[in-house]
Amino acid sequence: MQTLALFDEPEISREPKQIADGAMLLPGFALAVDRELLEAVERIVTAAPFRHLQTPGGLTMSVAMSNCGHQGWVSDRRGYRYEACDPLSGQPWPAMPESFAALVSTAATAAGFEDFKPDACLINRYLPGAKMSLHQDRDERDLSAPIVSVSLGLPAVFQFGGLTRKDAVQRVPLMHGDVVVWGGAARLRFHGVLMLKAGQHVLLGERRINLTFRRAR
Ligand code: MD3
Ligand code: FE
Repeated sequence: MQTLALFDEPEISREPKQIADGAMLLPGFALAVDRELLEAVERIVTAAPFRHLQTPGGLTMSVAMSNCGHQGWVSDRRGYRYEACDPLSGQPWPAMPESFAALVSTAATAAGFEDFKPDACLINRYLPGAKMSLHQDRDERDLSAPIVSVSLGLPAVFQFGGLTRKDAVQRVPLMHGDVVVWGGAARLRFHGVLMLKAGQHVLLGERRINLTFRRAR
């Protein structure tokens, strides 16, 4: 049976896969709630629209961003930091939906991190051509907390490097519904996203959305 044989392909397995020490890929972990997540994203970005932030060096990021939760990640000429209010509206960021918190807590537990309670959710929107250069996530107070990322829409190639910028990078394809938990020894590794290729996703069209959950404070 051709269809049954497909389930034996390691490429599409739903088994958790260790990418590196402290980095666990949970393939398709968010698939069952994908529409619910996307409806919540729509509500959030109606209140706090996607915007292209400036880097401290004065460049405009190709990825458009918004946030929900008690803290939102922002960047401008003054630097990278977390803010409780959206600089565009002066209002607190939209609350983190219960569906986000529940999914992320379950994923973190599945990867061995109990009691992960994120206070920040960065929402990244990639259109074809957008990319994220190699960087570390180090603006958070407690680096012992993991980071959980949820990929939705068009597939992307994730770059996973080492603890210095010059270390070799591993390329990991991330598909719609994939969840990755990054913690422990992986927490400060350099990472990035290669330029998004054009394509059409059934739910999101020509877009990729990534939700990045962090404990900022
Ligand atoms: C690996 N976003 O917003 S999150 C970011 O697809 C960011 O938009 C990516 O990197 C995106 O900062 C993917 C994946 C991620 C986050 C933190 C990490 C991977 C990580 C920390 C250490 C190692
Ligand atoms: Fe990052």
